[in-house]
Amino acid sequence: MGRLNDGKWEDVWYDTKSSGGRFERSTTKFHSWITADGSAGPSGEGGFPAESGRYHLYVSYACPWAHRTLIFRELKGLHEHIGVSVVHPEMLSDGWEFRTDFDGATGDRLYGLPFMRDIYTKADPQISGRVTVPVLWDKVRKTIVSNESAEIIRMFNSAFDGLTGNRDDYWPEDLRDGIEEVNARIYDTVNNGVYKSGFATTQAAYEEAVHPLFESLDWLENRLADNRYLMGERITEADWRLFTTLIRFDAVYHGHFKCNRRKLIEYPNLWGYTRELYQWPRVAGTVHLDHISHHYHYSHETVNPHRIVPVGPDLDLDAPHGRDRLKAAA
Ligand SMILES: N[C@@H](CCC(=O)N[C@@H](CS)C(=O)NCC(=O)O)C(=O)O
Repeated sequence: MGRLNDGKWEDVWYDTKSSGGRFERSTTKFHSWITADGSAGPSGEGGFPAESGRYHLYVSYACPWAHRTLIFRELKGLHEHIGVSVVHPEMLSDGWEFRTDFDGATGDRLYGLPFMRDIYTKADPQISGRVTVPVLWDKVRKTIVSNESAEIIRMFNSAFDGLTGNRDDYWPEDLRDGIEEVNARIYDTVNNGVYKSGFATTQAAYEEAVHPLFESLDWLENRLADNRYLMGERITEADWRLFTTLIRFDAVYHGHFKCNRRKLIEYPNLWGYTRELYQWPRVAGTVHLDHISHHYHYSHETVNPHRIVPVGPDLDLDAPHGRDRLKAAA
């Protein structure tokens, strides 16, 4: 685990000393957009037109942020147009690696490089910052288009529609304000809340994260009592962003990150909802609980020094979800 400093690798863990024991997620560096015609998107530079076979996704199956992009690649029928390389689940002193000695770890399918950091320095030899996944790579310009999952899923939602004919819209115009509002709370207290809880190095910082997390889970449980999806009858990006945290909850966050007031399976609506999303066409294939559990328990030495990977829990993700009793979109 470490970061690049002027293109050179330094092996350092997250610094929580300067922040009172709080984990503070750093911001990402690459913010360009693939668009249908190559015009510039909301940030970054233009010149990344939607083309089949031009772009490549670097992901970890363990990572909830990368998982969003994999789900959108499936939902939007992009699997034939965008290739994927999957890192090894162990993130140790060299950061993410392209070792292949774990089922599903593919190595670097484009260049055969050993480490994820080599992709970052290929884009910018003097780069400084963390080496995170996901990364959306442009094979033509040999650079990173974006390493921000929230933006990558929005590109995938529409940029390739002309190519694929898939016009399913997970960010519909009439629901955008509501989606942004729900995303903001879920990002801060749930998606990132589990990390803030798990990586806290003081009791106060931990409690500052874990209480709002469970308040949000109660709020979501309530919201999903009468709403099939977060925004009502239509499934949107807000649901997929929440899903990647929920699917990891009992296997990792409950124990390893000490988010243990309750388990996900103790919330009937959230648990049924998680199963429905898991059972959505093409989604189960993006869920790799072996990578998930192995990554967190094995990589975070400060949290789990003996690197023992627990064997459970046994979850029946294929059990009927019963959510059809709530009205779905026609
Ligand atoms: N804001 C980024 C966050 C990505 C991120 O933090 N990924 C984690 C894996 S779950 C990572 O690669 N961490 C490595 C590190 O922090 O050094 C996004 O949403 O794409």
